[in-house]
Amino acid sequence: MESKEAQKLAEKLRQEINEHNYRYHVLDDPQISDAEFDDLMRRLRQLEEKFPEIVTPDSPTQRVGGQVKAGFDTVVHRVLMLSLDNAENIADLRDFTRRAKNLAAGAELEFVIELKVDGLAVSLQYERGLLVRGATRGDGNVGEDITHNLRTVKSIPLRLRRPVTVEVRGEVYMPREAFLKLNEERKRTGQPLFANPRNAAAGSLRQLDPRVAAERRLEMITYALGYSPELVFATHYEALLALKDLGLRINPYLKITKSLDEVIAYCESWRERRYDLPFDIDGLVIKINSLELQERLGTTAKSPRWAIAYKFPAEQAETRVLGITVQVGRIGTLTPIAELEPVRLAGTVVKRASLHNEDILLAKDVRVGDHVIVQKAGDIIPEVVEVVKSKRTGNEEKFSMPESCPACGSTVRRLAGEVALRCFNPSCPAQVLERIIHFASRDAMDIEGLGEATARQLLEAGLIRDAADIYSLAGRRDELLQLERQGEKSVDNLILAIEKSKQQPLWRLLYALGIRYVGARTAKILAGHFGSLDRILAADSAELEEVPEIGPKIAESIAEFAALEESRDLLARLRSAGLNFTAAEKADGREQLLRGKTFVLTGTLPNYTREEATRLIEEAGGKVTGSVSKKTDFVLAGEKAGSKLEKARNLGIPVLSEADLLKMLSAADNTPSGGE
Ligand code: 3B8
Repeated sequence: MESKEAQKLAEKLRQEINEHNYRYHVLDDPQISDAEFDDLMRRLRQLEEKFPEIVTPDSPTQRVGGQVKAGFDTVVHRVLMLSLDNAENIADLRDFTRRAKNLAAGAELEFVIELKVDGLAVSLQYERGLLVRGATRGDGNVGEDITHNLRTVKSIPLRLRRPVTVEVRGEVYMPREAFLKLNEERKRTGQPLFANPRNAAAGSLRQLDPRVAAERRLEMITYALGYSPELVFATHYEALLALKDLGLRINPYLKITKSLDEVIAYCESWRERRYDLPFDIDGLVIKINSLELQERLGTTAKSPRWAIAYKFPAEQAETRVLGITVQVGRIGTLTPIAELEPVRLAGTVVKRASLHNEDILLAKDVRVGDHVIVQKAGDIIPEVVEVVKSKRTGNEEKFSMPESCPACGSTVRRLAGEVALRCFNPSCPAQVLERIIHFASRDAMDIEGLGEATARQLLEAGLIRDAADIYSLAGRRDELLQLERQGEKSVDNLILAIEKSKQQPLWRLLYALGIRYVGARTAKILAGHFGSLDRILAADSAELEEVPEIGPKIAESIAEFAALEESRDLLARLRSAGLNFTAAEKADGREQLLRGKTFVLTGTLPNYTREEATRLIEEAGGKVTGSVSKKTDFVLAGEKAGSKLEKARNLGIPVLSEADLLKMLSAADNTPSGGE
């Protein structure tokens, strides 16, 4: 294929991808499966790899730019980015409408009500349809340029559906589920947790390296036009529909009404329903629909007079701190926990709340016996907001973090640049327990029946000392039966689940090892890239950092793990237990990642023979044929590939390397994929 032709094909693919993206993110009505979508992306990526000259900055493959920023530039907003005034209650709401009515000189008011998404306000500038700049609100006059991060947000189009020049405003947020997953992952990889989805979104957009934001699931809802002389409308509602038509996602729950009673009823109807939404809202926004009237009402120094936020108070409760305990995590991180007098909060009873770390504990000055206000951050994880100092009697006891590990007694230290104290004894029983729980957990080796309680039992009974010992339990059935609460059935089920876990794919094993910073996603990338655990652990930092998304922190952590005597011993025993040390084995035949796909092999592959590669493809449900035709889905090409490769290129059939194939086989494994 020639460059010209490739360019045409690429443009066609991009349009197709953009259209599906629009259907997925804006219309919420996808027409193709995620796999089909991924396939379109893959074809475009491959085409662009072969013809780098045809890549355009707005191509859907170009969301993550190559460069890490040195700092943030400033952006001056052409129209001030104001924030909303708050209505605390219904009386405030009535005041707002009364004032508007007076200024409207008798005209009938119409209101648009939107959910108030709890995220970060951003501005997007499009020039002739292309996204050229994205910025934070900042002080309303000057914000920070975060274009590199906003480009990674899949619901932000890089190209609008029409070539208009327009600035739009909206809220970037992290869906609650993505936040919980992210925190779970951070906990497992020993990184500090985010207090709520809003902080997680803010932290993601504050990064200099766009690869961080690209890994986080962020979304945007557009709620207003900014500087946009080309677009003129009569009402806010029409403006929103036009934005939607341009390819921007708008608020999914809009209500238009002229009745104040309906405004109030609608707002109140969300007070409880809000917990059913997939994202956090902190209230609703009521706006005057007529843009002419908006203009007449104008603004105060800080806020428009034509809109108001009706805020729900964060659900908080007061209770007492009965004690402060310290938890030791998998990599030895010490976390102070407030043990609370049980209290009802947002639908559940709260007994404990995280105090996060020593710095936060000291800043909040929480003492045993204190009355405290607790709140569910993102309405999910309880945290101590503040101490009710007025209720102090003087009998409260200050707490200081221990100098030695509460589980093993070894001295704890704070590493330079880290907030957390850590226990560095690798055989600390608390760490060993957490490591085993992690190893067996659902996202890792997924050993059903081996949760916290059983892990504790096994350790205490001396039946296991580390994760590898799990695989010798089959030979100790009698001893297992001696344990409390373990009958024939549960013991046999456990042994079966352990046996089954031996077939887990490489990435799960890698993740299960609990290497710091190696989360599930990183494990999938590494497994797909290197194909075997030995190769991953033998790789030097340069080789590791060559892999997309792998940085020096991860590389260093892997090297540290690989160098430990304990690690080598553990791995040797896991290997002889028969676990999957290569990405080649497809664990549980259920996953037919290449079902219905036809491959043609050509040339010599770096690591696999033709027979081995064929087996890999066939085990994943694919078919290998001898000659390239229009029906061929992929050509797998190695060194000295000949005419088949040329034919594939002529027909526009994607050409894969061995590494690409391994990536398809293991990185796709369980990777959640939404539309782009
Ligand atoms: C004017 C209108 C600020 C906002 C606005 O979901 C203004 O409209 C604003 F000066 O901050 N978080 C929304 C949301 C936020 C704002 C808004 N509409 N739906 C939100």
